[in-house]
Amino acid sequence: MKLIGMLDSPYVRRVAISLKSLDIPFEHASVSVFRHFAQFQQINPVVKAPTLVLDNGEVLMDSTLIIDYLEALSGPDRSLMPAPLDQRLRSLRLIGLALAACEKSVQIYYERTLRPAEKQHEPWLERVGGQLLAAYSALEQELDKQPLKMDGSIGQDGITLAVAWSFSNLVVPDQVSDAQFPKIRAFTAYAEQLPAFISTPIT
Ligand SMILES: N[C@@H](CCC(=O)N[C@@H](CS)C(=O)NCC(=O)O)C(=O)O
Repeated sequence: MKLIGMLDSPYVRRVAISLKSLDIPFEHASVSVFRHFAQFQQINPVVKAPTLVLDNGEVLMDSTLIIDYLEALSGPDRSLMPAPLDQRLRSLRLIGLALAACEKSVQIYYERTLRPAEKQHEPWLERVGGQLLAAYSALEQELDKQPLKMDGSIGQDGITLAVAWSFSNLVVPDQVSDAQFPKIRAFTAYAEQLPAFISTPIT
């Protein structure tokens, strides 16, 4: 199978790290939705990163749906999600918050970089910035309540949280402060030194 997309996309990166964590062999093609639009279109006319091209030619998109497929492919023994309902609920909550943080970071980044300065809409940027802060504040509270394990393993909640924080620091560093979110920062530092993260660099 072939993963299409740049690793500076948090969605592509979480899929690549999940593939490695599940020991699923794959090829990776760093095709950009912006710089290589026409080439991307040939693979997936919708031009969404990540795109996963299966060996039989089927094309999947959306990181969560791709990961759902990868989980089913691996079987329950290799899952990155906990099976017990209460733990699964918490993981889903963390993943939802981290994905919202990715989305809000992308929205701010696109507004700042894709629109001419005179067309930027400050109320929209303020709204999205507030949502980003709310997502990371809730994540920090969750880690305060119950830390994620830092024992050499990582689940989908940890992967998505660390990928989100590294991404926000890359594209909207002015919106996120280490001092305000020490537990998220510490967990991300732990995750970023795991082999699956080191071999999947954000830039
Ligand atoms: N919910 C999607 C979001 C994917 C997404 O928005 N990817 C961005 C790259 S970071 C993209 O494809 N942007 C191009 C576009 O939407 O036109 C997922 O989880 O995969």
